[in-house]
Amino acid sequence: MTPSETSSIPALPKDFSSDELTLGVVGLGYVGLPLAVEVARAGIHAIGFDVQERVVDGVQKGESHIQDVPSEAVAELRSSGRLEATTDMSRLGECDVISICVPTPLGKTRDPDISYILEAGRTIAHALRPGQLVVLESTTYPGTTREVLLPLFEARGLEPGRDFYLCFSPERVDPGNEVWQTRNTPKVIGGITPACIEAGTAAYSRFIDEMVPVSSPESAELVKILENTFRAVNIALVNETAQIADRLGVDIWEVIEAAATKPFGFMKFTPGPGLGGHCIPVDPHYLSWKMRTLDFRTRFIELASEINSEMPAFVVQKVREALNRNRKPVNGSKVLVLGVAYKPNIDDVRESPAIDVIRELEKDGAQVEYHDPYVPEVVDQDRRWVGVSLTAERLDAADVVVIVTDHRDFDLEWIFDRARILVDSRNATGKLAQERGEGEPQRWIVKSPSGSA
Ligand code: SAJ
Repeated sequence: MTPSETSSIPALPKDFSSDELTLGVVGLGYVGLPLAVEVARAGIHAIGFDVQERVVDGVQKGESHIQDVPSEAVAELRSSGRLEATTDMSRLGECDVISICVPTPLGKTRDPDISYILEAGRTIAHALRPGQLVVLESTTYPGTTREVLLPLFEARGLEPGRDFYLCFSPERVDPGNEVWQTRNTPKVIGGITPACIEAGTAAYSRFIDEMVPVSSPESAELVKILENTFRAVNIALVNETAQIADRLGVDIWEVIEAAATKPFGFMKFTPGPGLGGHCIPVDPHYLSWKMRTLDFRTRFIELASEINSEMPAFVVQKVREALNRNRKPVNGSKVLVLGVAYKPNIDDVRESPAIDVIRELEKDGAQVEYHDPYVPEVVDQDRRWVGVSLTAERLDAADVVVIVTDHRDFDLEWIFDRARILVDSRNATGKLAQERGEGEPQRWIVKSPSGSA
């Protein structure tokens, strides 16, 4: 677009208050679909863009592929005509606002993979027209919005804050959280220019209860990484403390419960089998990578990652100890793993530590089966595991039962009573074991016929 053409650009719609607003969401995953639904519920025409036909067809038919979004909500918004989905990226030109909610995984070498952001940016740049607001939501390293997306849009001869708006607003979706959802979770937003921040705040205020403007996209990008690094580091702290308590013969969960009685200055985190999900184990590494390019080492992130990655092996060591006390080698033992999702009550297995636990046990020759009511099968790299039903026979037949993820659906008393040996990485049955006078003081091996070593 030549400078003379841009000078005739109509004034940007400053407040995005008009009802005939159209908002496009690029990427209909666990962030994008809830966002599109919230936007449509607010009376704004929401168009979901996704490259997967299956995803688009599902939404068009009024079905949800995301556990936290009921299909009824999608169907209702489809019938009201406020929500639609398409693979036709040329329709991006119809949108006044475009939110980018694509994955930001780590590549094979654990470096950021921003190929999805680049692909979305190029597609949007192609359709970009004067007056549009573009908001990147995908978690990424500070600088991505300005260094990667902005040049793609400026190449069209458009100037941010004058011809279009560009912001970063991190997603804060907590899968499975029934209290804090897209609409009522405060949302941070930073823009390339003050006018961008003003436009982004005005647009998002139409469907988000509380907006939190900050001075730049870099600030908003770092807010998100700090939030997730905070969790990764504190989870690593309790995981290391769990290893310390184990060696001291102390019940780590008793220690944490007691520490959590401090009414100020302490925040409870609990040890477990490791760090799963597509955010907490991943996002901090985006900052590590960026800071390495600036010759700075993010030591907390690297140490936290190291400690959290030790936990699957720690759980397998507990299984080994429990079998050993009963004069059973791991090799040839039947192990039943309960819960493979990366955290309770969801169906997502990305980066799940349960997969590391299963692989490690199989490496030692164990015959491993898993049961997870949310996860019928697991495919990871070269392997595929199919979940089994949880029956009394299976519990009786297992040499050891291992709770890796404690879904609320589990009948813990039944499991505790039927399991011959029970290893519990989430302290789901700690109280039961205490009531029954069973298990080791450290609470990881909660039931073992031979008692403690
Ligand atoms: N975990 C522990 N101990 C804890 C808390 C969590 O071992 O005390 C483990 C979980 O089992 C899980 C992993 O850490 O494997 C991540 O758990 P998470 O509760 O952080 O859950 P995510 O990754 O699904 O969602 C998080 C959001 N969760 C919370 O804030 C509670 C939030 O940090 C982000 O909005 C989201 O990641 C994201 O998308 O970044």
